Amino acid sequence: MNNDTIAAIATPIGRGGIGIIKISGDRALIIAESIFRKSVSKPRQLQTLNSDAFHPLSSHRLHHGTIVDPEKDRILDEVLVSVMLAPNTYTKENIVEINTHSGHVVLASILNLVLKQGARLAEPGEFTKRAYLNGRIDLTQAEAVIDVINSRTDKALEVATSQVKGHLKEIIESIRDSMLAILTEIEAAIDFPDDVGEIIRTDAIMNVLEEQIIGGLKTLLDQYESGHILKEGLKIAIVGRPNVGKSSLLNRLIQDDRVIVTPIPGTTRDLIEETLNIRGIPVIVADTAGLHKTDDPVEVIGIAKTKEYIDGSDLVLFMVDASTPLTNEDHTICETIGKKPCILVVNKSDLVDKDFEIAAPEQWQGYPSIKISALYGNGLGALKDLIAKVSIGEHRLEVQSTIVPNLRHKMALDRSLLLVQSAVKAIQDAMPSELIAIDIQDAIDSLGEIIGMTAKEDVLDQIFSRFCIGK
Ligand SMILES: Nc1nc2c(ncn2[C@@H]2O[C@H](COP(=O)(O)OP(=O)(O)OP(=O)(O)O)[C@@H](O)[C@H]2O)c(=O)[nH]1
Ligand SMILES: [Mg+2]
Repeated sequence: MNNDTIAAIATPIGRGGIGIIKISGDRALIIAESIFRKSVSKPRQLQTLNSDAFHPLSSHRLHHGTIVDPEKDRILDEVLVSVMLAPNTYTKENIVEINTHSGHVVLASILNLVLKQGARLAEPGEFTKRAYLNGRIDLTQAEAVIDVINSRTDKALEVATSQVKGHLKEIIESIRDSMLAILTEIEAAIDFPDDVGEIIRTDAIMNVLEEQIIGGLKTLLDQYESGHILKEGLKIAIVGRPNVGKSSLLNRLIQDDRVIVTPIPGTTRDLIEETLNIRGIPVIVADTAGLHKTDDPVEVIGIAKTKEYIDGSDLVLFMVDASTPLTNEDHTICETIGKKPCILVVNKSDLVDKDFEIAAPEQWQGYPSIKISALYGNGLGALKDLIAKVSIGEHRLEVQSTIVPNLRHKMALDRSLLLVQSAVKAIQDAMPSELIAIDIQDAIDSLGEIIGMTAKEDVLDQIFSRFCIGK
């Protein structure tokens, strides 16, 4: 574990009222003392021996003064410095925060001064990583910090705050404790077979495995299914052949002229992503290059990007043009979409009769479909309802739980569930206790990965690299 002292600018770079430089580590206070000149209290207060002015920088207090370059004896800014001595701090280390004015030069100059006094520039997420490594928070709580920062809806924030408080961790720990108790019992049966018989209390063990453990894991997995979109956003790709009106729809959805719309096929050549909120769901919607056969090298790249985007999306809006017959290109696009959840969007309905039906082939019949006019905005509300319905079902706005595992947790939960199910089968088949114990131990380790007890360095790197510098 590093015990050097780290520093970074914790606020967004740019002009603003206040910028904060954060320092954490053994030397934080010494560094601060070497560049901070504390304001002297007024004479009346100076007379009191208890006056703050006679004390060094006391902990969990704000101190007013100036930052001075000690070499040049030059004042850089008037600041407020907060000192928080270990262990009651974010990282469990000594922390000093310097509140300066926020301008690029002033922040950079003070940070440079701090680095000159012996601090090292912090890596992204390193303050939070230290909070985790020093045992103040577990890995789910560390991940939730970035979720709080990235929250795009009220509900996402509620979920993130609940996880910061440790609610997900507590559930994982309680399931893990039940597994540990069972493992102890099974190991006792292995170590003292004469005393406890082959497998003791099989019924009781099965009961805990099925009710508490499998039941608990499945509930968490359900909560992932219904809630992860609120957390990560629903990725939607608008896909179709050139000129069907994809860009017009994106502009309509975001109520802006974001994307160029022309009657010329092949107008959009790159992928354009926008974020919005549809019926309370955070959505990332992409307008894509029209899919068709072409030799134009720019379009070819755009089309390749579209195909890749379809793969990574949660929902495809497959758009066709009501005013022209379907073409082979439409059928090929449908094949490209494959088994992705998909809504058939029949655009330009303003150009056809009200009760016009598209001559869709049989294999499209399973798609929920909707008629709209991206040009005039008809059917937009119904399309939004349909998006919400298809993506999170009828309960779309009733995600009650504030406990929502993320994809990393889900994968570990899946593994753990499979292992426990395998242990249950082994017990039913009266397999040797040693084999059952191995499954349970592996299931325990999988849960340990979620809270960070058994997480590997590359997993940690992946998690903390998503943070910004200074958090
Ligand atoms: N009548 C009518 N015209 C529309 C509608 N939606 C789009 N258009 C027109 O169709 C043309 C193509 O629209 P775009 O939104 O650029 O189509 P696109 O699918 O993005 O096209 P590419 O970027 O070339 O793939 C433009 O002239 C639009 O004004 C609609 O609902 N009704
Ligand atoms: Mg376009």
